[in-house]
Amino acid sequence: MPVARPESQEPRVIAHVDMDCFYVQVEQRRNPDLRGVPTAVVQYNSWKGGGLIAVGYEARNFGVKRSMRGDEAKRVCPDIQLVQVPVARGKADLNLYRSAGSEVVAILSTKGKCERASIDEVYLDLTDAAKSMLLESPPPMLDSIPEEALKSHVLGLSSGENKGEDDVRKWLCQPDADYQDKLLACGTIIVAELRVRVLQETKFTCSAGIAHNKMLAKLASPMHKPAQQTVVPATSVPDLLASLPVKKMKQLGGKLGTSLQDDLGVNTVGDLLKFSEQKLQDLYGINTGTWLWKIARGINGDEVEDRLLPKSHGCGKTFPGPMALKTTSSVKQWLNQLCEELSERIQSDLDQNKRIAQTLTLHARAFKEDELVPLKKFPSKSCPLRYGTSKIQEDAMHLFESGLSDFLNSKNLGWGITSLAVGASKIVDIPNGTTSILKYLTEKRTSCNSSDCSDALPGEPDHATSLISQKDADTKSYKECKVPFESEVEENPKTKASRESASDSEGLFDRDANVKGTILRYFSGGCSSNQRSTSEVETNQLEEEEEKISSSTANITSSHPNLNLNQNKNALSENWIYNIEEIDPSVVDELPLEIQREIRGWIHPSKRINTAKRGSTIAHYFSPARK
Ligand code: TTP
Ligand code: CA
Ligand code: CA
Repeated sequence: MPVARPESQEPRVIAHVDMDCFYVQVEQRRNPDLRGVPTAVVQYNSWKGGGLIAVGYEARNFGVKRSMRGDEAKRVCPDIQLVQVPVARGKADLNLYRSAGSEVVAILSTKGKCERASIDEVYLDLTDAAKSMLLESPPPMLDSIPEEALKSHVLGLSSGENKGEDDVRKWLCQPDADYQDKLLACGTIIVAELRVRVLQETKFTCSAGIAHNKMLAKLASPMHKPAQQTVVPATSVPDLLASLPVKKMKQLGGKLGTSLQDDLGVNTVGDLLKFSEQKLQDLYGINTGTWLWKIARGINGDEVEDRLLPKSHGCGKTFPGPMALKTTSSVKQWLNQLCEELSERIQSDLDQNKRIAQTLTLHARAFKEDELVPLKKFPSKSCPLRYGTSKIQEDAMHLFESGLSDFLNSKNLGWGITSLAVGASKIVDIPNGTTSILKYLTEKRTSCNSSDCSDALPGEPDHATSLISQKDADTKSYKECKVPFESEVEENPKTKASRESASDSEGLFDRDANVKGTILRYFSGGCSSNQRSTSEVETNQLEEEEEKISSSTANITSSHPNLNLNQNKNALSENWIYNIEEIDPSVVDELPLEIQREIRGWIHPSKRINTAKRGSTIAHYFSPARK
């Protein structure tokens, strides 16, 4: 559920930088013969030429799209070069792309707080750098404005579209501009310089959005791709939002956006301006109502997190059609491979970054032999993560068996697995003062054998010292120690409004509580080892619950065991909670497509507004497609 964060009083300068056709650029750098040639990167799976996961701009000009498979792309563009992602352990190995992304992050992070938002994008808070520039060398005092900055697209300039370098120069140097525009002008120059450095040092081009908050910067970065930047002055925000379809806005891609369209006739974000904050709160609850009211005005207080490393690690593989896994031993064989990779990655994260992952999660897609259309989804399962490849393999297998048993309702039916993925999340820094990593991990292992999850709260920085005792660990069984796995499913707004008012649950929808309102509903009280754990959340189960909730308007909190919010507040704080916000988009990209789809459904990513446009200095780097 979206929650409005308090916005800062001072104007900020935020940039969102996204690499252009990233995997393709990485492959073009590896093999310069591919430069200027229509190119796409295909997934490791030879069926119909493999699924396209990245499409170069030259290939896009021929109509090649990411949704195509290699064979179709060849039909549309016979000269296309299809490069297969590197393979290790029988599956895609994305390390090459990950480290290429890190090269870029290393450059971008030199100018301000930097949040690595996915494998190929970052947010930058350039406020301090812009302030310094304004004090020391404001644009009008510069000998020359960098050419790349002059190529910027400044929204709202003249007739709404960039009229040329002279207009941009005037905008960058206007002496009577207000303070926030002056800061933004400095940010524009800083980002242009950073992008030039990225190109010089890595040979990669990127596009950027520069605005006063994250939401606007993210909206702007894809507006002029590839290799260009778009600036959003505060005065241009109303026009930008007036024409922005609600579904393009982050967090409005799902049911909330559909409700705005269907129930309120709101088609663009600007249409929301018709509604008062009170009205939106009445309809969608206090938090969502306020959030909607604010985004209609382009207000967004989300801070750029200081985070250069991913929030989680994940790897998976699909087994389509006849390749479906139908025996426990074949699942075990593949799970072992996936766990081996995961283990290597968390181990290197530990070695290099002194970070530990706390939660192991297993996702799968499955079918039953007697069902043509699967009626039930395989439940995602999680447990505390124990370091060591064999332990991870053992735990993942337990999670699988537990999920399979639920999936089959403990019946003895034939089954098949079409997709498997394992993830390591809730990654935290090793607390300062820990005497040795080895000691820490020894204690950590102890905790992972335990079913008492109460000492390992997500977001609690110093939990190492509060790990539970070996005695507890020995007396409780593994399976009781499941970690709640949550899914963010947006709630019927009417129901939500009545539930929120009925339960007076406002305080619970606070980020600090690390609990999301929509998620909260799926927890029953307490994670006591003696109770049935609510750790497994199954999407179709959620849908059923959703329906139950929708059909019941009266006395909602007491009619549903998972809705007794106030009672559960304390119990919840004692649970391990899998926070959907811990899912890193870069990790989602690494999972099999069908699992990606499911997870994307939970996190509702924003979609791109606009695509290709050529004509800037860096853009010339993309030479015309060779035929
Ligand atoms: P994107 O930034 O979505 O796309 P892109 O960089 O290829 O192209 P654009 O210029 O439009 O930004 O994704 C970054 C990389 O992540 C992409 O190159 C390949 C990978 N990826 C996947 O593997 N699967 C996916 O479903 C998506 C969306 C991306
Ligand atoms: Ca990109
Ligand atoms: Ca991206």
